[in-house]
Parts: sequence; structure tokens; C-alpha cells
Amino acid sequence: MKPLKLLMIHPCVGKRPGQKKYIRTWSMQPMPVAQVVGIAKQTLGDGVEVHFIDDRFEPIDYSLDVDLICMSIETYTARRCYQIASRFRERGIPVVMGGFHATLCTEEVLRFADTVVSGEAELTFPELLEDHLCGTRKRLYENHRRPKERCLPDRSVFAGKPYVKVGLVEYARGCRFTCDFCAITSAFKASHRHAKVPDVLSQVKQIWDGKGLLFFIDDNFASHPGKAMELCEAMRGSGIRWVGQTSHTAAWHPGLLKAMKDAGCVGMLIGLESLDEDTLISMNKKMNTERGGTRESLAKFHEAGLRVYGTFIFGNDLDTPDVFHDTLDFALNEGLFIAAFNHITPFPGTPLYDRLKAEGRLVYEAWWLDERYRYNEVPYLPKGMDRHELEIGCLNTRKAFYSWKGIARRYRSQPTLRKGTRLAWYYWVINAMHQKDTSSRSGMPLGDRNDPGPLIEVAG
Ligand code: B12
Ligand code: SF4
Repeated sequence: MKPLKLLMIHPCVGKRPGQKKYIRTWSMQPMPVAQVVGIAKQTLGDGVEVHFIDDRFEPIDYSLDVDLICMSIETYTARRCYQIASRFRERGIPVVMGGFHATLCTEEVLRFADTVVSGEAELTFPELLEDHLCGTRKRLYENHRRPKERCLPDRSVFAGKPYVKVGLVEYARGCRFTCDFCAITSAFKASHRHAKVPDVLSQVKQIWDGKGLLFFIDDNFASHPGKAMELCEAMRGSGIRWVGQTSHTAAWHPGLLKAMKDAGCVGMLIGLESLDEDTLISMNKKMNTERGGTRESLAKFHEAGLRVYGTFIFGNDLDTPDVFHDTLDFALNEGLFIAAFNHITPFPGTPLYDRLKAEGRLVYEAWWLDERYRYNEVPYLPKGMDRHELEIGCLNTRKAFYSWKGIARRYRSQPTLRKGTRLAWYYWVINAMHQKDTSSRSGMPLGDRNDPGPLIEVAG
């Protein structure tokens, strides 16, 4: 029997009219692709032949001779996914979509994909492939249990493509907290599942080249502090340098920050969100107000020698225009290595989205599909300022934080930075990169404006 020709496509967010290339910032390897390919090969072995196109920097050849298209769909890439699907479906080639948007917005995705996978691929994709080969592939495969076993991702499809030199690894998937704006906790229903430590270690050894940097993509590395400790102990003294993402609660567990440092962690992204206690409580992020709150936790991270990438969100109901100045001042004074300042984004399937919709405050009901919507535009009506003020406030805060004056001020306030020349070099390079990137995607449409045809819905 001839092998199944599977074409995986990683869609870009958007392309402006006349522009062939997507703005390439942070082109990392798309791990959902590697994960789905790993499952396909484990299920069909030699019975599958995989091709892969990264739409961010490769043209899509719609005349390719393939049997099945698979895409991972996120809210920001939904419009582009539907365009690509329409072009292949015009030729009678079936399209499968899975991922966060497919899980959280299943009804919409079913309109544009022949088959939708809601939930993690480990539980349903093998069945889907078998059904496809038997000619009985269904419209929807849905399973929201958490898989006990995780298949190893197959990164071979990335060979020869121009990705940034950062290796991506996943330990835990999901998070136990319930912040109301977070797509992760909505998709995984406030649960987390960890891969086996030896499996993570074997991947780490495979991709670590002895000099670069690894990124643990877990949304909250410390969602289960005991499990985080277990991995750190296994990695202690390995000489691997890594970064990750965590809630500030990591600082509550004696020994965890030190264990992370000893395991090679150099810095963590922390969702600081807001400095206002009532705002944090209203977004169900009360833990950021507890045990001394943000300031105390940051001090502990810094004491442990871990750099912090702090992320803030503006446009919460209690925010007034003062929020920009106050937050900027805090971010400069607390010695954050880097930081992000964005407006809150109502992702479909989250409690935040449902609330704004119920209150009649969404400017576009499905902003991710609306032709008028542009990247970095505020798609809802804030309470304490108007949409434009919020958009400009975010931009100006980013500009001030990444101005040479702002970068130098933070550098001076971090004595440990000046001790290590390598770290100091990273500091200047990374901050300069962010300075260039404060508004590069602003005003971009979602989807490819050069795509010739209409979006084609699945009949019936
Ligand atoms: C790494 C990462 C990035 C990186 C790199 C992405 C890249 N490849 O270039 C960077 C930092 C650049 C980034 C950028 C952005 N990101 Co990001 N990112 C992530 C992160 C942390 C990991 C993604 C990942 O690799 N996961 C591992 C894979 C294996 O897990 P998975 O996607 O859950 O896949 C499973 C299932 O969903 C399903 N599945 C997934 N795809 C498919 C496909 C098929 C066919 C099937 C059958 C099944 C299936 O099966 C898989 C295995 O079980 C996630 C959060 C997270 N922990 O997942 C956010 C996340 C995906 N990002 C998010 C966002 C919003 C963004 C940005 C838009 C942020 C911004 N405003 O600029 C940008 C734009 C990204 C883009 N698409 O161009 C959101 C998406 C929310 C949503 N509803 O769509 C997430 C979920 C974060 C969050 N907390 O909300 N991101
Ligand atoms: S702590 Fe982070 S990952 Fe967990 S629910 Fe809140 S925002 Fe999401």
C-alpha cells in the first residue's frame, strides 16, 4: 500500500498586501507540528510520508500531491488557517485542524475544516488517521481527558529551516490556576500533566548543543512545585542554560528557586499582570497579591540569581490613564531584565471573553476573523479610558521601557548584571532587539491580504 502523504502547515499570523514575507520576529520551531508528526509516525510507521511547510517564510505550493493537510490553529492564525484550508479544499484535499482555537472555538473551526480535533492529539489523532485510511474519517474528534503517556515530538521536519537558535522543550502542559483571561487554563480546565522526567531529559540532551539556550514552553513551570523540583534535581549541574515561564508562586517554595538556578535556569517570564490588588482579584489572580505580592517575589527571584521577564496587561476595568506611568516606574525600579506591556485580549472560550460579550463591550464579536481588525488594536471597550488611549498607552510604555535611557537605568540598578560580561552582553542585545520590536506588527491585518479567494465553508 502507498504511504499516506501528510502535509503539515504552520500558518503565519498575517501578511500585508504586496508583501510576500511575514514579519519574522522570534521564528521558533512550532512544537505542535513536531508533536503531531511524532504521533503520526508512531501510529503509521512507514505508512506515512510527512511534508512540512512553515508559512512564515516558505511559499505554499497548492498543487502538491498530498492526501491530507494538518494545521494547528491558534486564535491569531485562525483567519490564515481558513484561507489555506479554502485553497486546498477547492482541490478536494481534506483539511484537519487541531490546537487551542479548535479546542476553545470548535463550532467556528468546524465551518472551515473537514475534521476538527478538540483536545490533545495523543488521545484522538491515531484513531483519526486509522479512520481516514478506512474512508470513515469523522467531522469531530473530541476528548478532554488528559493523556497519561505523551509521545515524543519528532523535530526532524524542522531540518534546514531558518529558526532562531533556541531549543524548545515541554515538561508540563496546562496550569492549575484559573486566571479569567487565560486560554491555557480554559483549554485544560485548570489541570496540568507532566511528561516523564527521563523523557524530558533525553530530549534536552538531544537538542542541547552545548552553547545556546533552551526554552521550557510550559505555561507555568511551577504549577506543581514538587514536579518542578524533581526535574530541576535531575538537571542539576548539567551545564544546560534554560529559560521558562512561571507564576510568581515559584518563590513561595523554599529551595525551588535555588534548585532552578542549580539546574541551569537563567531567567523566567512571570505574569505580573497588574500592580493593583483589586484588579488582580477581579481577574482571579489573587495569588499575585499573597505572601508579600509581586515585589517580595521579584526580590526572591533576583536573590536566587534569576532574571525576570515581567509581563503586564492594561485596560482592566479599574485601570485609568495613570496605570501606564505607575507600572513603568515599577518596572524600571524593580530591575526587570525585559518586560511586555499589552492590553488584555479577550480570547474566545475564556471567562473574560464571555463577560465582555455579555456586557456588550466587544467591538467585533469575532475580532480574529474581522477584516477591519488590526494587530495591536483594542477589540473591546475599556472602562477607564478610550480604546485609542489604551493602545497608545501600551505603545508609549514599551517605548519608554526600551528607550536607551530606560535600558541604562535598569542596567545600573542590577549590580549582578555587571559582574558577568556574558550576561551583560545578552542584556544589551536582547533589550536592543525588543526596542526594535515595540511596534513592528502593529496595524498588521490578520490573514494574508494577497490570498486570492474567498473563505470556503464546509457544506452542510
Ligand atoms: C512557544 C509559544 C510561543 C512562541 C513560539 C511560537 C512559534 N512556534 O513560533 C512565541 C513566543 C514566539 C509565541 C508567540 C505568540 N503566541 Co504563543 N505560545 C507558545 C506556548 C508557550 C507553547 C506552544 C507549544 O509549542 N505548545 C506545545 C504543543 C505540543 O502543545 P499544544 O499546542 O497544546 O498541542 C496539543 C493540542 O493542542 C493538539 N494540537 C495542537 N495542534 C494540533 C494540530 C492537529 C492537526 C491536531 C490533530 C492536534 C493539535 O495536540 C497537541 C498535542 O497534544 C503556548 C502555550 C502552551 N503552553 O502551549 C503559547 C500560546 C500558543 N501562544 C499564544 C499567543 C496568543 C501568542 C501570540 C499571538 C502572542 C502575541 N500577542 O504576539 C504570538 C503569536 C504566535 C504566532 N502563531 O505567530 C496563546 C494562544 C491562545 C489562543 N487561544 O490561540 C498561547 C496558548 C499562550 C496563552 N497562554 O494563551 N508563542
Ligand atoms: S498562572 Fe499563568 S498559565 Fe496559569 S492560569 Fe494564570 S495566566 Fe494562565
